[in-house]
Amino acid sequence: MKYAIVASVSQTNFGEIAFKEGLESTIHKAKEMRFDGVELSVKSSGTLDVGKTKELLDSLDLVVPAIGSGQLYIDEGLSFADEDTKIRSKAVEKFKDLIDVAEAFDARIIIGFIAGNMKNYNSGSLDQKKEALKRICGCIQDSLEYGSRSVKVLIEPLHRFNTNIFNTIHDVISFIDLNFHDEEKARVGVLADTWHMNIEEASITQAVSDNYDRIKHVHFADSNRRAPGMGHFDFQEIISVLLKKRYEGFISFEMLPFPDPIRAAQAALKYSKAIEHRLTGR
Ligand code: LER
Ligand code: MN
Repeated sequence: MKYAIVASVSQTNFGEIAFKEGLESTIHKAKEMRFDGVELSVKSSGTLDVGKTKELLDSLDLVVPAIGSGQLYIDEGLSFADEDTKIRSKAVEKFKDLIDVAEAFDARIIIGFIAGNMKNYNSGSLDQKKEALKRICGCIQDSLEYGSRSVKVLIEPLHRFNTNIFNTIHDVISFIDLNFHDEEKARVGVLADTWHMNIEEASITQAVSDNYDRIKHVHFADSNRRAPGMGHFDFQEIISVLLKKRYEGFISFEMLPFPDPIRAAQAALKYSKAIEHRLTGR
């Protein structure tokens, strides 16, 4: 399995990122800790030197599996579901800037928080949901048309306390299948995050094995969003099904920096690799 640590390239209110300061030193630490990659959470291309960062990562043989866009929602209140056209346009404009970053790193780009929420949602209103999904779809199609055909997006279901739109892997897959034609579909995958799945999925094994060919990226955090092993989520269950399905993507640790970023990252990697070793003998 390939493992990455999530790092923010600049200060953010997004709390569940272990590394938020000093990108260069974070990259060196990731290498020392024997990670295979670093997932970057980015607000704008202006917050990092893309060329220099890529050079450093290449020299250390580290991959950027994905670019996170959640800060556009958390820090700037932008989203694809917003009823206000101006906010949606701003969200797409800033997302396109992140697509440039993703292309430079040959990374996928995540649509998690940026999908947004339905405000004043009358729970169960299908019309309201249909309208919101239409707005999100428009923003994603606009983004897919931008840049080269190589950029791929990942839609991430979040639990109900974060969003009232996509909560399960099934929600995301139905949305993709209903709204995108084949060529677009090949560029839209699913991101499975254990912290969200722990609340929303009826069965982790079922959710992953039913949809393994659509899951292109995985986030790991325990039930309390600390490092795997610090809560009560069953990581053996998910690692076992990922191995069985020959998952080839990355697992990124997106978790609280508890007790501190380094110890969280070390504990996460050690715990996950130990399970893998137990299951495979490797
Ligand atoms: C937020 O809880 C999360 O999991 C992020 O990956 C969303 O962008
Ligand atoms: Mn996540």
